Amino acid sequence: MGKSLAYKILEENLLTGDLKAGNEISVKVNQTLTQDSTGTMVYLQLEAMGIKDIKTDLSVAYIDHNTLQSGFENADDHEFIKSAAAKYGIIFSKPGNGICHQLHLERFGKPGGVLIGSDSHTPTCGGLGMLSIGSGGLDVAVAMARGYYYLKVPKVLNIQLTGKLNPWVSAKDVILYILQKLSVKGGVGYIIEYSGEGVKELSLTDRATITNMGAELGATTSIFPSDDITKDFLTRQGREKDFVPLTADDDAIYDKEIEIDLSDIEPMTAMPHSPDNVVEISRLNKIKIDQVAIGSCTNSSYTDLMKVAKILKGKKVHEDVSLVISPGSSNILKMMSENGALGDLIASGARILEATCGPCIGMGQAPKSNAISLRTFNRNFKGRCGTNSAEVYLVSPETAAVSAITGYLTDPSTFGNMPTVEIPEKFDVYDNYFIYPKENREGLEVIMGPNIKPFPINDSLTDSIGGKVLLKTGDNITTDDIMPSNAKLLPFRSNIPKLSEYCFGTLVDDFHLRAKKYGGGFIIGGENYGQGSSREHAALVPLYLGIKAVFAKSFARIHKANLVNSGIIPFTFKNKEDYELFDEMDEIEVSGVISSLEKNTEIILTNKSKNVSVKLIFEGSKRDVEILKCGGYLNYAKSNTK
Ligand code: MIC
Ligand code: SF4
Repeated sequence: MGKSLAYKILEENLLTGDLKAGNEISVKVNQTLTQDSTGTMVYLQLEAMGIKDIKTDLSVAYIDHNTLQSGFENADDHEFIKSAAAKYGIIFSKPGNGICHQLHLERFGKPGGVLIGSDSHTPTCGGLGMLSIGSGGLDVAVAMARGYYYLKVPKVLNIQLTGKLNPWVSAKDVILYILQKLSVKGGVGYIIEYSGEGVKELSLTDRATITNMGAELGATTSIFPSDDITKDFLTRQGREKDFVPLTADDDAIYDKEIEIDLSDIEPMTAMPHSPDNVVEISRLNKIKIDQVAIGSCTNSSYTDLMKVAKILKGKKVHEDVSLVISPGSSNILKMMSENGALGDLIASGARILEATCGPCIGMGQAPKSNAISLRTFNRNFKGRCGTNSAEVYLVSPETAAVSAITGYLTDPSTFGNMPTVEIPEKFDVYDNYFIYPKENREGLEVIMGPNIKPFPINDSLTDSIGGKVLLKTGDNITTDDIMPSNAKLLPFRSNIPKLSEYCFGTLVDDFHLRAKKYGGGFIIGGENYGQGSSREHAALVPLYLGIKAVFAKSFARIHKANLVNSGIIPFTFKNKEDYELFDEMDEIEVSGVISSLEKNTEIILTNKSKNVSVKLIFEGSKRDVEILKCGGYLNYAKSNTK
């Protein structure tokens, strides 16, 4: 029976467990990456583990998110991460070097390896055939300290690509088209594996755009085969030696298969406020725009930005539009400054930003009130851009550049001939933004500025948990809702008490007060609770506020793992309709929690205010139960090395 590429890589790196969908396994981790907004927690947790050396082949700490430095806080965090990297033997990437995923693709990712990153878009490296999974920071700390990662084996969804892309249609349109078909929940529980003749139509960075936004489908990861296109990319990056050819077996068995003809796809956009709210641009009426933002880990490659520069060359950005461009890496920015493309962008009236996440995470460039903003990014959740009343449309770089000129959302295929971009023979590879670990690391200690506060640790689980429902949410609540991030809040990623004042800030403004008044409590959630980012702050802040469990119709993968790691129980309703039986401020109770979890028997949630009881399910492993009993992973790790 033939194997999928994903299962081949899992098998190659399997440490414990039986490689069958639904089972828990552990795999050897070859590489890890962290970024700064999740990284401070990772390195605090690594410190708490008391290790001397990391166990991975290579780990990199990138600074790319919190780079505005409007006060000392972000700079303190950078210094802390830099000192931790030096102490543990981790490569440090200075701010300005670029976005973690773009840089990792260019410099370190290897076909066939396993990469775990504390960012939900880690699957970007799936574009070069690496099994790359986003996770909470604690799982990355464990991967560095112990060299392994536990996961529930996902099913594999095969997307067969056929046909050729139409002019002006690119990888972003492909993934938006897939989001339109599958929705933000469509990939949950799956690894998405691409195959078919159409794969050859996509450049390496096109593939990375598609695997990057597999995160928006809720998939564990996405992966492309490693072929001549992969070899060519690695060779141009000076890394030919990292190439190995990899594909699925011809008779590979998949859990689900979909065929997509690339020639069916036209320029697409995801309308406000969800990446799966996708339509063909040609079907929309004329929408006047105020801002265009080009960049992010989805669309900031050399090819993407060169296309933008070619479209804008000799043209003028519309007088009502602010065009901002944030390159994916310093190398790209340098090459574009040398080949004249940067000059073309500036001459058109574009605003050039640092090579960082920037506006994608609301780090500056918040648009004006009620603005329409077109972005080549991956998420358009309400408020994420920093302006609550703004409406964000996700588009390809081609659509963004053409629309910046016309002043309204424009189908680029109406714009004449499409520009072609030659990839340079050799990418300009230089190391001046990287700090490599020293041979002798004896005596090095971490440096903690005043902004870095200890993270909360839970108590061990009690057999009966009870209290008030502090909040009831709808479906698809994002971690941006649970723990919003923007230029004002990101400086407090290492200060949980301060962050807690903004918990659920997009939904209500008094969640922290409710939690304080009632001494903690519970949350009732809908489907896909916790979708979006990997930020474990969306679990650590509720933990700090005394949340003991979340009862939801279903959970997003990374957030669910973060809840378990924090000792907060993610329960699902056995019957989804039971969600209706709960309201805010109801008094609820679950008794006999420990024995029910241990014996995997029926768990009953009682709504004392309404005098009803409903059945719950805990969809976790035995190990998860042990972690919850200890009150979270760090407590568990003290007594366990498994
Ligand atoms: C995001 O795009 O939401 C982020 C910011 O990169 C997050 C990580 C974070 O919250 O720090 C992610 O995607 O995991
Ligand atoms: Fe950075 Fe945006 Fe990518 Fe998150 S999605 S890593 S904020 S560029």
